[in-house]
Formats: sequence, structure tokens, C-alpha cells
Amino acid sequence: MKIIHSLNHLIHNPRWEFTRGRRIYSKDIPSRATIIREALLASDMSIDLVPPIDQSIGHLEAIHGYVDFLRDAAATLDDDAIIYPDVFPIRRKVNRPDHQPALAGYYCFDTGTPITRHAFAAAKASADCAITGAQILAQEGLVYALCRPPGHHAEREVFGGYCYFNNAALAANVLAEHGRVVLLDIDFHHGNGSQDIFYASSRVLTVSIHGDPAITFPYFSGFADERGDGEGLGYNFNLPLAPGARAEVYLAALDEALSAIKRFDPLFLIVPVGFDTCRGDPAGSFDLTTRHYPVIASRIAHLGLPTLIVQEGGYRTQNLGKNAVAFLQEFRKELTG
Ligand code: Q9C
Ligand code: ZN
Repeated sequence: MKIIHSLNHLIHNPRWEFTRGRRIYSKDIPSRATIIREALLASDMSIDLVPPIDQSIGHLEAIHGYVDFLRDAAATLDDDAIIYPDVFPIRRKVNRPDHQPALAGYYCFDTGTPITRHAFAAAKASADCAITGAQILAQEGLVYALCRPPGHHAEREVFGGYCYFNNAALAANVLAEHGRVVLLDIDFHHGNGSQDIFYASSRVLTVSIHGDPAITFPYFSGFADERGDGEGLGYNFNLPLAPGARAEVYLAALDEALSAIKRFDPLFLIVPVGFDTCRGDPAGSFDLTTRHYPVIASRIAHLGLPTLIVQEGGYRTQNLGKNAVAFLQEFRKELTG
């Protein structure tokens, strides 16, 4: 199984985030990706670890409005500098400011996704992993993009939630040239970025199973009544679950998601996966354990579609490796025999 991974993420290490006014250690630490990679290499799966192709910036610009901003802002910073936005344009209609501290708030929606000297390069390399995965998916059948930083919270015009560019959406945009694509987002958090990017599209069906946004990040989207807009009406499907959701509840929601996907009859499947659905994850509240990931993988793989798996969250480092192996091993077994 091909794993697309870039070591460029290691230079991205913001250390701090702010949550409800407190400075805490960021949960998106570089070792997350290292732990997953090493666990896969140590497993009995045959792994073909390949670096991404350096993709044209046009891929990013096709989806995001802040590519130049992020590149230029990062380039002005010293090694230990870090920009946290602290004023946000939440009024109805605003001007794009010229002033650097205000621009950060214009393009970034939270205080967990600071701009550092290396943020752009790391985010670009992460995006390249997903795009490269999309480009080889038809011949491979199953590809895993081991992305970091993650992507699914990054919308068209704003980034946040540890995400700078929407890796899975960039891949979907490449694959949608060939036919209908599904994004089945099984990170603990709502995939607000992917929903936003494809909300008016009937070419990409976005489905997300996540913690109830009434009490869970990203708070302002992910509700069941968000169904899409215009041509895209009916092509967005949210399945919010109450905190503490156990496997039985989770798998019932997954089956609903899978039925909707079958009706859509896609050519390609993309699965943004976060292991923050695991019991004890510091960013999640579900009650899944390692033994449930093969069950989830097996049900999704039964769709029989060429599948690109894209890494999103998962912050409980002591079982990240086990969970990734459990999920990918079963997925490969079911899909490719
Ligand atoms: N204080 C993913 O799992 N935490 N992102 C609040 C602002 C946000 C998680 C940050 C958690 C985001 C990809
Ligand atoms: Zn998450």
C-alpha cells in the first residue's frame, strides 16, 4: 500500500494554542505523524512510503483565497515569531484590511492555527501529499496520504482548527474532473472546510459524522439541517452525534452515511480520517476503541471504490499508531483482498 508522506511537516511546531483565554500546548505536535508512520512500517503490512510531488500553486488557488497572504506572512517571520489573530471580522460586511495583525484575523477563524515562519511550507507539503495521492489513485485503488498539518477545517476564505489548506478537498477537486467524488469525513470534528468548499456542488458529495456542534468545535456548522445550496442542495449530509457516542450509535450513523453514498454512485471515495474519535482523546468525546477501527474500515471498504484516505486529527499519542494500523490494515484487506 502506498503512503504519501513528507518530512516537511517536522518544521511546523507552533507549540502553543489559546483556548478560552488560556495558553495551552498545541495538540497538533510533529510526533503525531511520526508515530503513525513508524507504527505502519513496523506492522506486517507491505508499505511503499513515497514523498509527494511538488504540485503547482494553482491547485491551492483553485480552492483557497488566502494562498498569497499565508505565503507572504510566513516569509516575513523570524524563526521564533508567531502570529495569533486576536480581532475577527464578525460583522456583516467588512473591508479587507492591509494591516498585518488584522489580516490574520481576516483569514484565520481561531487561535489554534497561528502563522509561523514554516507554516506555509509545511501546509503546502501536506497538501501535496493529498494531491499526489489523488493523481495516482486510479492506478493504485487505495492510497493513504499521511498529512500533517491536517486540512478539513480550512474553508475557501478562512483557515483554522490546526488546518491551513484543505488537503482532502484539494484531492477531491483533482478527482472531480473525472467523475462524482465523495468526501466521507470521519474525524471527530465537523469537516466545515470541505462542506464550505463544495456546498453548492453536486459533483462532490460531502458527508461528515462528528460531535454535536452545539457543544463542540467548530460550533458554527455541522448541523443536520445543512443540506447544500443551489445545485448542491441534497449533496451535503451531516450526522452530528451526542458526546460519549459508543460504537453501536457510531456504526448506525456510518451505515446511514454509506447508504447515501451508494445512492450517489461515485467514481472515487476520499476518507478524511481522524483518530480523535477514540476514547480518551484530548480533543474528542466519543467512546470508540482500537478494536472498532477495523469494523469501520471494513464497512467503508465494502463500497468497493478506489479510496484515498487522508489523515486529519487524532491527538492521543499513546494509541494513534495502533488505531492507524488497525484501520488501514483492515481497509487494505477488504478492498484489495
Ligand atoms: N482554541 C482537527 O482535529 N481546538 N482539528 C480549539 C482554538 C480545535 C481539531 C482551537 C480543535 C481542532 C483536524
Ligand atoms: Zn478532529
